[in-house]
Amino acid sequence: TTSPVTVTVTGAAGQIGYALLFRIGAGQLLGPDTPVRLRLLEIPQAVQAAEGVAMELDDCAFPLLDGVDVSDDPRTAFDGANVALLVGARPRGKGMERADLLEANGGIFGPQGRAINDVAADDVRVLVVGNPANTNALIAASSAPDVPRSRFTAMTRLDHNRALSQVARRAGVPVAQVRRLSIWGNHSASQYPDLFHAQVGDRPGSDLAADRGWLTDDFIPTVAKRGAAIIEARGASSQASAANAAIDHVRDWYAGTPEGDWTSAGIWSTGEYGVPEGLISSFPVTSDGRDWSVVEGLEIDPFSRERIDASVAELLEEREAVRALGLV
Ligand code: NAX
Repeated sequence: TTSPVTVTVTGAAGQIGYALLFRIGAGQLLGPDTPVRLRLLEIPQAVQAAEGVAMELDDCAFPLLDGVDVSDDPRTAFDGANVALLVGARPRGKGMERADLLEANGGIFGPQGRAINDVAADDVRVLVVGNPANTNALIAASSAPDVPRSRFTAMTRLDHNRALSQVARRAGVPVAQVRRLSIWGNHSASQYPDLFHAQVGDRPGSDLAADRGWLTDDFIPTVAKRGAAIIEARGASSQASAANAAIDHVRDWYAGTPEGDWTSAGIWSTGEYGVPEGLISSFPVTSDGRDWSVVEGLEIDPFSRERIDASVAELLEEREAVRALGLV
């Protein structure tokens, strides 16, 4: 295509925004043939900072960047959006109860979902990065009744990429030789990184998983708690790697996943693998360039079943909590 694609990024003055926007401007989201128009959404107090980021984007003179607008109004920022990256969210403050956190995020993702419903392009595709990502995506999807549910996704690609890297290191193979890993459930410490269907170099992932001590005491918790380990080491949360994962997610959604491989994304469940319908849960998925599909026919043994069920139970609890608040 030669007509520009409109990409809206919320939380544009934040840390992930800063790691993300320049890569989008450089053409890494939609490829070297697709010009991009960026629309940045921030809260009023951060609009000035977002304008500074827009100045720097100008100063890159990216040939593919067709323009940058900054707004604090969702109805302006999502106008004509083909891609919506919902990065800005309310972080959990000290002593904040979960219900307060969910309510504060409902106040963000409800109005943003309504704005997407009303003013985004007909083909809008949404990725929620801001935490709690799955439930924020559920709130946004529920607030956008005219947009197909399947267009709302939550990011578990960072978890997926973290798992790829851990497995490659363990097996002593290049990361490109690890395929068909799966992240199931919630983007939280309860997530389940599944090795049983993977291919690792010339070995099946189940070979590695046979070392149950490593699997349960090392691999699974290392992936699930990686975000905390990054905070501990850097004194700041994952930013460049989160931005990279967002780019991977959208790029694969548009370009399609490679033959013989799959990735992981939080998508609207229609009941696959016993995950209740209407949760946004992570699954092994492929994209045909338009829609995500859950990979079918995987055998789930009791070890995996128990862990998938535990993470899905957490998603159900979150849904109950936002239902009680009238947010979905
Ligand atoms: P920052 O606090 O640096 O930036 C967030 C930005 O969002 C701020 O500039 C803030 O003003 C803005 N914002 C808040 N409410 C907004 C609203 N209603 N509309 C528009 N903008 C709004 O956080 P950052 O490090 O960039 O992280 C952003 C989010 O990503 C957090 O919720 C974080 O928890 C989440 N993450 C999700 C990950 C995932 O894998 N799904 C991994 C990385 C990251 O932890």
